[in-house]
Amino acid sequence: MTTVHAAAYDLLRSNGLTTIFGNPGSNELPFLDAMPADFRYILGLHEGVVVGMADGFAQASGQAAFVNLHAASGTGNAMGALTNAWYSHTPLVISAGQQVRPMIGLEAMLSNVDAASLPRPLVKWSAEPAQATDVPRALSQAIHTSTTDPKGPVYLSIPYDDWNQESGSLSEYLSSRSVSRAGSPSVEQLEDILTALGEAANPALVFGPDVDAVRANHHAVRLAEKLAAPVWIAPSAPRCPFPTRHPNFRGVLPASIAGISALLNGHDLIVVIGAPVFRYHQYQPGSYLPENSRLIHITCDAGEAARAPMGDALVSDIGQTLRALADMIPPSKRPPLTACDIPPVPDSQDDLLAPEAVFEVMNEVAPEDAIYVNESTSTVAALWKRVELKHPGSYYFPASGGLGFGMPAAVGVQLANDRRRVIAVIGDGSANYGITALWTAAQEKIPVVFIILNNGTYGALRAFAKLLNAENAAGLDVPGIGFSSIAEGYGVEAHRITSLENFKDKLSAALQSDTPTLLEVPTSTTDPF
Ligand code: TZD
Ligand code: CA
Repeated sequence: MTTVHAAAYDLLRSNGLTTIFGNPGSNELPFLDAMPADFRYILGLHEGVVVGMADGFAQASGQAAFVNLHAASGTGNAMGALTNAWYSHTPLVISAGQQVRPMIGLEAMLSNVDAASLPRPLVKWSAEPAQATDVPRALSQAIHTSTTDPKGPVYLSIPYDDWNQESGSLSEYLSSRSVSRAGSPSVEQLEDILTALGEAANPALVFGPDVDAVRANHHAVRLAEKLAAPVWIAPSAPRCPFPTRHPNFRGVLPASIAGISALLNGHDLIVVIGAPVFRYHQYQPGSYLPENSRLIHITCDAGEAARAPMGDALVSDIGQTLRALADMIPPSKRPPLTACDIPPVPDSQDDLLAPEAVFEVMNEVAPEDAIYVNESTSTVAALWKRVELKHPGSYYFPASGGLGFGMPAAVGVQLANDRRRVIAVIGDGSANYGITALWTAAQEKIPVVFIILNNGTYGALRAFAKLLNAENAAGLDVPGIGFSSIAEGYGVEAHRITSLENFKDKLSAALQSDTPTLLEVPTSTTDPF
């Protein structure tokens, strides 16, 4: 007989899901018992960290990641992390252990009451199979739902008395199934866009995270070069779809309605590819588009297309569409563009280093293919200006702005990349939401370099407080946290940085190490806007 347990592991294996990110409880033990030897279990100490690690791993590998959480409480702890996975279209197959079927209705300890409703609306699909024999099929449905465009998290609650049941004949075909999706635009749809691009006097291109997710960055470069058009990155950028030292690169769009139309003023055509239109943040009302401008939106997500307030949208495969546009667009007669200047570095004061100066050193010392995971909120613009992001998969940031992604995601991204080094740039405020990722990095010898920019405050909130006339708001400073001591407590080598030279030395050494290092850098505050 084949058990549900054996059928589930077969299915996970045949779909390449042999890494399990989890934090266990009693409901999960029968699943985790007798885990086959070709599987590995990555233990996270808090469920927000478990999902953050899986999110980084899935994004960096381009494959789905499997997560195992404990009932409702574990799921609840993971919800904040799910906001990021949802908006970054990360394929996460999340399972949660449920009480035994005879005791769910009694609401025994650790029953997940109305389990399928709990993670909504942050999953594409969620379910608790009606009977044990349906568990393998439901798991297969979860995997294929998660990995079909638009990709995203899914959730399956599994009663723990199901694992030793017979799987039944339903599971026979599952391991060999495949589900694929076609998404190329029609000849007419492509013609419309090519005509608009060809007729525009001054087109602008805006690329978003899904270009990087499908590794279509080189098609984005070809399209920009043939068009001789400036390129912006869509606002609130969670990934980097375009090389930041390319002559056509103009920067990341501001995350406000008025800010975007002001910056794109004069462009008669704006083509946005692989991003929502737009993920705004600060409310600065104004016109949604510059005068006399048309917007064309190409997205893999029908929800993004439908909710955009302006423009004509095409829902299609980002890689196929970009490739076709880059192949078919005739070269423009406009002159080639030249790269933007990088502003001078502000002076560091006393023993507080300017983040801009820290980034300059980082950019100089790090390998050219280093991967940056960024969760330092007031210094985002400074990092984009000073750090060269050249290759696909070089940058990750929480897609919904939910903090607690950075440290865990860095661990997951490094786990998915043997050859490239991961540098996590984390604010002292943000670090606290995902700090236990240090323990997993130490135990698994995952050699992330964590750089904590310690300015003693929620810097971005201080800037927002000015914008919102709320400068006396409570709870904005976080003094008195010693990150090097905390890191050592979790088993991670740590140094408190005293000067730029000292930072350069310690960073160089950390990049040679095959275990993780944390560098705590006392920094001055930065204006994010
Ligand atoms: N809690 C969660 C889970 N996500 C959030 N985004 C916030 C709170 C609110 N928040 C921001 O949006 S930015 C920020 C907070 C607390 C400050 C982060 O401080 P930091 O970085 O030290 O990491 P800066 O550079 O000092 O802003
Ligand atoms: Ca801070």
